[in-house]
Amino acid sequence: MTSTPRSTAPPDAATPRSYHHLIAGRARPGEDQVIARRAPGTGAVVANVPVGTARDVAEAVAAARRALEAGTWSKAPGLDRSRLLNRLADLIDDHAAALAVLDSEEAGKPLRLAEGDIAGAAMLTRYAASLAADMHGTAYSDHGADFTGLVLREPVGVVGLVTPWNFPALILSQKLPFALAAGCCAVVKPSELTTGTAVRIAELTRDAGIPAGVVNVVTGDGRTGQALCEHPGVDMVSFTGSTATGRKVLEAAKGNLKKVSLELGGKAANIVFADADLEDAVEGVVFGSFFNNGECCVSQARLLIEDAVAEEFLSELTARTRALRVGQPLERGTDVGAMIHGRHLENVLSHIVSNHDLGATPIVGGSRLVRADLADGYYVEPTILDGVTPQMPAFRDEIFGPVLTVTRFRTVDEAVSLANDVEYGLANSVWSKNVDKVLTVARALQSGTVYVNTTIDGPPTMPFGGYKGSGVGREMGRAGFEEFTELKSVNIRTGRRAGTFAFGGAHVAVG
Ligand code: TXE
Repeated sequence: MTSTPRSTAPPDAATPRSYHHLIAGRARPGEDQVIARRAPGTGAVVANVPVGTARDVAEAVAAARRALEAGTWSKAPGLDRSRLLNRLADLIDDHAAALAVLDSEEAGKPLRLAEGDIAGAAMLTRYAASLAADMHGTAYSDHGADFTGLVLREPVGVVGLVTPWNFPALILSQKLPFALAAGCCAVVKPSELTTGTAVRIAELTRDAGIPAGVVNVVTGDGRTGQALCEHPGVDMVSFTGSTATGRKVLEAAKGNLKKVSLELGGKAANIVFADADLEDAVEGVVFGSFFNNGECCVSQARLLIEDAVAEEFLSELTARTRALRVGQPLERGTDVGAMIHGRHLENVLSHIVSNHDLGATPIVGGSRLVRADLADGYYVEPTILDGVTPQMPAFRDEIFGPVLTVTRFRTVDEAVSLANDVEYGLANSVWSKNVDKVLTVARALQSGTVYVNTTIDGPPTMPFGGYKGSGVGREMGRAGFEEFTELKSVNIRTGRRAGTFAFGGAHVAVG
């Protein structure tokens, strides 16, 4: 282990933390430009984030390439990678309290949720460790006595991981340990808004004994991300963020035809049928729409409610929503924290106002939260907009704040077509006790995930990703691990070939 200084002062320090790049196991200060990050909850500067240049990116990619070629990680037995990933998970648990404070403060999310994210990061890392221990290809031994086919599974190579601000540690952990499990070496570019936990977790990989250069971090903004996605030494990019930036990533990756995995935006629906357990469904709708301040790609931002129970359901829902406590992210008891920054706050508010003008009715909330103890942060009242039609932008745009839209339906077909009538296809929820209906609807929904009688729920064994504008590829599950691998077919003919070749399966003789 090297004696490089820690990047993170105690999270409650009054002076801003100064981050650095981590390249080939060493802390590297930024060149010149630094972003001062203000905590969304208080407006105070809490961190200085160096903006990595194309040169920093090139050095990090070169370090990852050297580590890959050295083979101490990429060619190590999977059981060895598994052991060190398990050690990393233990270290994440050991540092959970400090990591949670970093994420809560920088992202503006309630501490309780940040603690859940860090526990999730450790769990994902342990699950990835189990996949490393069980990395394997396949063998074909039944294509005749003289043919053996080996399908080898190999690491894809150097991967660029670009992560967003809403779940800094959790989304990193949907990518990094899976890439490492496969034997890849990585360059991470965390969001400029929430850099702390990525730098800290990268340091923990070093403490766990993962060789220097296997995990590198270059901090910075979209320019740094763009340089990473364009770099010809990167074999694959895994990106989570907005659909607009995802398109730029695809464009940037085309130079050397990188493999690309994109986890993008969403506009999920909670579909509540009259035959659901309505008490459970109310809880699910409150959780699904206001979880993580609504700043969540799987946020169940649309409620589709069967007309017959709409009034009764909305009356319970409004009461539960009014009871949510908006507060400082670091305060225990806070249910909904602060929006990520001032521009985003304005954007969320303008969605509420413009859709109100188009005929939607705010039945709860609808404004910026004005309270003396929250005056310097970016807080929005949890809001429910009733009477939203598919023609309104609130029905289809990703607002990414604590804003739930309500649309009524009468038939199963209508519910499905409303749910599918958006550009996105990440996740939807169905609430009904009728198994026929649930399965019919689950099959008809155009989304990578369907929750049934629950929402934003499930273990890391389940693959996660989008249909339509919500992305390309899968994260988590064995499928998410396999994204970080390449297959190599080794076709072995034994004995005499007798002049024939089985191209495409048919025997062909030469001459
Ligand atoms: O995202 P960006 P932003 C949605 C959500 C939000 C909106 C904008 O609707 O309001 O996106 O958020 C890096 N090449 N989601 O602006 O720009 C950037 O530095 C390579 C949904 O923060 O997508 C950061 O590390 N990288 C989403 C990451 O991309 C670039 C989570 C995400 O930033 C880049 C976050 C470029 N040209 C926002 N430009 C989800 N799926 O959960 C920026 N980046």
